[in-house]
Amino acid sequence: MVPESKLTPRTPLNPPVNGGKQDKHPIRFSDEGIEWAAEQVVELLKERRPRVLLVSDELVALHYAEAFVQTLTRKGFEVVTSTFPPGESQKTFARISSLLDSLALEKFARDDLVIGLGGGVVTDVAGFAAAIYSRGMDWIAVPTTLLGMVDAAIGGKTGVDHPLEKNLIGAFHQPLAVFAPMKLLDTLEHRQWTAGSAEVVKAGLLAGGELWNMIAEHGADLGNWDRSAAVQIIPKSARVKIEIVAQDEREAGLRRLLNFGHTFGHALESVSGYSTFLHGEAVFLGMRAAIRLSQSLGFLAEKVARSIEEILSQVAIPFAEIRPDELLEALLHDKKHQAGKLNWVLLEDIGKAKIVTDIPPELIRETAEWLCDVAGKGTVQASGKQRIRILVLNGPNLNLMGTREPEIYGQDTYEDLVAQLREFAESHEIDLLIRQSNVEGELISLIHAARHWADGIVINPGAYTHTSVAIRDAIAAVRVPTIEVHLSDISQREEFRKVSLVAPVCAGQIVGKGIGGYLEALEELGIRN
Ligand code: CA2
Repeated sequence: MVPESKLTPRTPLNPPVNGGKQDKHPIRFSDEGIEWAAEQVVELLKERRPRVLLVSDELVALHYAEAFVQTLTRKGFEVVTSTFPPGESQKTFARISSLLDSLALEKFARDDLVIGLGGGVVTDVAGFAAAIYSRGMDWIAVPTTLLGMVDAAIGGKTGVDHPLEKNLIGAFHQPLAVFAPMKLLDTLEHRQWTAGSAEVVKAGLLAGGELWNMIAEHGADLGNWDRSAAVQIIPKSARVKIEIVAQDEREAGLRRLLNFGHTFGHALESVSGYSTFLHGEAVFLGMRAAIRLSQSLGFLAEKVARSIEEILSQVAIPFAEIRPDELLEALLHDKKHQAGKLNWVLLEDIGKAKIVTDIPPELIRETAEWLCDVAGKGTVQASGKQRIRILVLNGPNLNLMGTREPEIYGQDTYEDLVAQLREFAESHEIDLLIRQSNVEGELISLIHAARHWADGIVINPGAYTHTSVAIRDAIAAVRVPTIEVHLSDISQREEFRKVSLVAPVCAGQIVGKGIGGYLEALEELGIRN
């Protein structure tokens, strides 16, 4: 029998745990941004200047890598960056193999450093490459998502998926440090907040006390919280995991409690082919099932079970049509089977969990039926994401707009354009990456990277419109719907401006409407998606 949890969350933002062991492996949170995380790395390493392999996904890298690397290089670090497309599909041995190639080709040594900058996929992969290169090198996690900050980056589980099973290959390899810059969460999509909240709620139910009280007061979806309250609860939630891991790093006992809600949760993810539910959404449903089981078995008082269900059932979950038989079948394939028995983490009270192995099959079936019924009433669009992502790209000289030739290009400055794009995107729930470059190759690389993440591109290639076969080829190659925009009406100007080499590979062209043309293009791409 696994010991019951006796965890009390503490109050300060970065409190010591595990008798100060965390000073050697600090896990720090701040409401600051990416530069803060880089400064923490510098401070941690003191006079040491190991070479750094920065591992990230292309989307995270586009937003944060430049500022992160700049801060490190200014302090004398040499940084090699390795990025890959975003998404779970990258958690493969092939990806590890290519990271190991980078480390070997760049002649990294055991006393150099890997930094994983990103969500769970990035930190899992970066940590695993660090675990096995040269028999193990140091690594640091800089989580950029809520799930990463409260769960994935903490605890030292690193690894990749096997075609037969998720997370089947890996190693326990504790990061030298975890630095969580919570300012980055300002741009996190609501659905990602919801999903990440599942691990916070799980910690709240395991630990009880102030952590659970905050959830009971503000609701189970941190996406709906006041940001300052969310910033307070994130480190508290992470501490619960840190304390459990400190006592049972290799999941021999106590750490198994962290699987609360994951038994049915994994089964739901698996039957829906990992496409309907985000992990956290499935865990929310799994926790509701575990609460129901706990009550049915007489462990948890009905009143307490009802109060928890009331809070958890407020969280929006995707609609899914699942048959109970399929769900039960998926449960049987759970890798957490021990000696042929499933380990169920159940609650005796808020803050008091235990592992149970023998549950009558009829009760599991009845719970599976209830869960399928609940999933059948889900409300969230189940496409895996709700907001569309668009790259807005401006070519040479457009950074100077508004400073001359107002009769042709208008009075608006580049900063006005960015502000109006952001305002429009916010009100239309669009995620934007806005970039301007005077360099043809940079524009091409941004178009290439967009193929892994963008639902559309709005491009004003500037004068390259009339000359660049390379930009035209890049647009054609990536097959991301692209709309060409020009501030001026190029059809009414000099002969050389009347020709657009990119027009034939774009889905549309908007000219002569100033900034309004960009907004129209966003609207058009929104409708197409
Ligand atoms: O009308 C457009 O948006 C253009 O793409 C703008 C390009 C031009 O080369 C194209 O033919 C048409 C860049 C114009 C230069 O941008 C400035 C505008 C005002 C002040 C300074 C630079």
